[in-house]
Parts: sequence; structure tokens; C-alpha cells
Amino acid sequence: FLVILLVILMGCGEESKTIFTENDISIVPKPLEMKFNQGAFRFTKDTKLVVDMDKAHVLEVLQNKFVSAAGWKLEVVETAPSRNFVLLSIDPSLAEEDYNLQVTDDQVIIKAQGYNGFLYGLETIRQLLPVAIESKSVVTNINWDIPNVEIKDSPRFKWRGFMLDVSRHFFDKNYVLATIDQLALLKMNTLHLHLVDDQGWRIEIKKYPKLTEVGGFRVDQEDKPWNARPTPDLGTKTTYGGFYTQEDIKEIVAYAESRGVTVVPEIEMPAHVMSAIAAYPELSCFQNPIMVPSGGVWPITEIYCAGKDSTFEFLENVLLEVMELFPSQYIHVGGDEATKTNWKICPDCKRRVAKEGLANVEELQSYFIQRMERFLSSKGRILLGWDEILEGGLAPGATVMSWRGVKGGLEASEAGHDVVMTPNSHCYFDYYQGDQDAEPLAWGGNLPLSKVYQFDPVVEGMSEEQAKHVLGGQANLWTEYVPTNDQAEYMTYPRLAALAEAVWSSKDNRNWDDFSNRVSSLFERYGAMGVNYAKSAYQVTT
Ligand code: TNX
Repeated sequence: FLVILLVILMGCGEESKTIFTENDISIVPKPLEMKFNQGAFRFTKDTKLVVDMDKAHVLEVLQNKFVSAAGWKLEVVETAPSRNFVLLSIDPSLAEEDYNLQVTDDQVIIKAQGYNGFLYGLETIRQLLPVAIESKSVVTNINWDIPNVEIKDSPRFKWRGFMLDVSRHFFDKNYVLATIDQLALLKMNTLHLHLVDDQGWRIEIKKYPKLTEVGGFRVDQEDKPWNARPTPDLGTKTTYGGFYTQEDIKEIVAYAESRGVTVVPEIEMPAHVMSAIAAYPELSCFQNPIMVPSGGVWPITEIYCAGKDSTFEFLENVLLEVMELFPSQYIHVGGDEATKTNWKICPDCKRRVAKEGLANVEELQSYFIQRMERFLSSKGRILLGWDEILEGGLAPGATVMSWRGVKGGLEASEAGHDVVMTPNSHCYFDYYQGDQDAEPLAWGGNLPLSKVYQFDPVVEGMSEEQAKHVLGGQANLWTEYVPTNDQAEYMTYPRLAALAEAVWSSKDNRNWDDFSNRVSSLFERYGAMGVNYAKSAYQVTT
């Protein structure tokens, strides 16, 4: 009898499924509600993906993983078999980015209303799977089991962003695509590309080819620290640089869309634009020929002339091409750190002050931004700018990114404007994350993982009414001291995971000890993906 039983059991061919405990589950960001049940679902070659909607390409995020790590592709079908399937089912009662996930022995059901909801359900499944699912080569002898769970999930904020400064150092298209994947893993939905700064213009504009031909390149001084690079003499050979062609941008935007991410372009003005002025000196007040600087220039006095109409014509033409490429409702125009030295002595600027009845040259800053705001809103877009755009009166439809602490956010929301919180105290990933002596050279500051985790976009002193204007939060990676992809990853991960939880998870669900446990399994996942994450961020818990 025993022999027969053994034969029957072996005949079934199925090893018993993994026995999970609740502690095995490690999802970042923490879902709103989760119930753990006994039992597991097993992905096999025969598991079917069942969808009845046109957006089946959302399944790629899971299919690709199985192709590389398991060596087989999960087949997509329209009607569910009796068992062993993952069903994506539309539930119009859910909010746009919400999802419900139910895993039982025989089936997995994801309910969502829209694309991002399904995507996040799939990303949660990915995090329930063994870390080996991240492998880039086929792993054998592993059971692709996930625990039986019931999850109801919903983001706390709708703006969950990350900014990458591609000007100070250039990060190529592939790095940007990889970043988009990492954002999707953490259910982040916004990638803000800082495409323009003094040190490089990074987006092809067909009408003004010199912006990238000249403005995209600088003298290579990568061997010197950022703050010790002399501004090069005119005519010196340029060797460091790069830019995205419009084709690259289209690819980035399309890929981001498939990963639920909106790409928000930032075209700086009126300052942080020496790269543009190097290409077209007539954009400045005095047309002095300059080189694209390789290191920091402070204060920034070579800025766009606010007196000449041709400056605005140029910017409108640039923005027309930008809007053609980026469907984002928000267009970021920078607006930060303009030193008005030239404006004060420029005859055109003085004339503008008189003509517009402004009190002084300082007010040209808000004139400038308001004029751009009128242009953008006439095209159905929303102007977004750093908190300096509050100075001298905010343009009517503008949204503010509060970076110099939270003051800008308080002020703008008080005045009824929407805000994205990105205070340098909690969101600046160019700051050190561990013991400065042991860390690679960084901008300064101190931002360990635990402090990022404390970030809350709704800050003390905000009324309920003001809090409604908080769209969410964002981390910014400025790259003056970040020359390589490896270094960028090191500065970004795992701090981005802490930020993701701060903008996704409910306040009640946030707990540092619990997060630090989950982050250690995220480390394994990053390891398997080949991401150069910083372990140091985790060690420093002050
Ligand atoms: C301030 S944040 C800047 C950036 C620098 C950053 C360094 C902002 C709007 N302007 O240009 O890269 O500090 O932390």
C-alpha cells in the first residue's frame, strides 16, 4: 500500500508548496490593508494571464520577469481556465490608482479601475515572488510560489515623484529607462527630468540646434571636484556632454507611460541657463560670449534678458517643441536662484520695468514667470516652478515645488495653489546618507534613510484646506557630485524606497522598525537586479 501511495504521490509530480509565514511578506511601500492566509499559489509554465481589456501590455512587467528568471512566458488568454490563472478584472468602483489583490491556492485576482492600479497589483505580486524572479538568467530548482493574501491598496498622494538632474552630469537613455523601472517597482508615478542647467542643455530642440551642439558639451574637468573647476577660457575644446534626441525623448516618454510614470520636463528660466547663453549669447542682456561651465558658478548672473521680447519668443518656441514631446499636464520652468545683477543695469530691462509699471527690477522675476504661465495655460498646461516663483506674486495657475524647506509649500497652499513638497531637509538625495568620512564626496548635508522615512508632505501648521492642495512629494537627485550611473544608484537606493512609502502608505501604517525589516529584503532584490544600492544608508539610524 505504501509503495502504491508513493507512486501516486510521485505521479502527481507536484512538490508541495512553500509554507509561508506572515513575516515572509515584505512589500514596499506598505499596502493599506493586508490579510495573510494559509496556503500559496504557484506560478508554472501553464499559468495563464486572463485579461479582457485593450491595455494588456501592462502584463509585460510580470511576463518579462518570468521570461528571464524562469525561462518561460506566461500566456495571455481571454477566458479563465478552471484553475492556475491570474485574472485582471476591471472594477469601476475603485479609484484610479487603487487595486485589490486576492491570492488563493488556485487563482490570483487583481481588481482595478485603471492602468496604474493593475500595474501596481502586478508589482505587488513581483514583490511576493522569491527574489530570484529578478535574476537576469534562468534559475532552476525554484518554486515560484506566492503566499495567499488579500490586499486592498491605495496611495495617500497622487504625486509620487523623483527628479533626476541630467544636466550637471549626463545620464543616458538606458539609465533613464532603468530608473523608470525602479520607480514602477515602488509605485512611484512621476519622473521629473531636470533637462537644462548652466552645465548642460540636454534636449534636442530642432529650431535651435546649437542648444545641444554647443550647450550640450563642456570642457572635461571630471578629475577635479565640482567646486574647484575653473570656468574654461573661450574656445577651449569641449569633451564632456551628451543630450537626448527627440527620438530618445519619445522612447523615454512611451516607456514611462507603459510603467505608469509621467515624465515632467523642466526647462529652467530665467537663471541656470548658461548652457543656452553659450549657444545663443543674444539671450542674455549684454551678449557676452561665454563657455558652458564645468563646475559651479555662483552667483548666477548670466541669465536670460527679461527686457527683450526675443527672449520670450525663443522660450515659447522651445516650449512648443517640448509640449509636443511631453504629454505631461505640468511643465516645469525652474525659476530658482536668479541673481538680477545684469537686469539692474540693462537698458531693455529698465524699459520693461517702466512699461509694465513694476516697482523695481526684482519684480521682473514674477513678470517673467507670469508671462510664461499665460503662454503655458493658453496651451492647456500647468506651470510648475521652484518656490522662488512665489517672490513678487505667484502666477494665477501656477503650482509650486517647495524646496527651501516647507515655507514655500505653506505659503502657496495658503494662497490656494497646489504644491509638491520636496524640502531639502528630507528629499535631497545629493546629501550624505552616512558617516561623511566613509561616504563618497557629496554636496553636503545629512540625510540618512531614517530621516527620509520621516518625511511627510503634509506639514505642521497646514490647515485641512491647505493639505488638500498638497499633491504629494518628491525626491531630488542633483548631480554635481554624481558623475556615474553607479554613483547615482548609490545615492538613490534605498532612500527612494523610504520616500515611496512616505508618499504612498497611510500614516498609520508607517513604522520605522517594520520598514527597516522590509528594506533588508529589498536589498536582496536590488542585489539580484544588480542595483548599486547604499547599505550605509541603513546602518545610520539617527
Ligand atoms: C539648489 S533646488 C538648487 C540646485 C542645486 C541644489 C544642490 C534648486 C531649485 N536649486 O541647482 O543643484 O541646490 O543641493
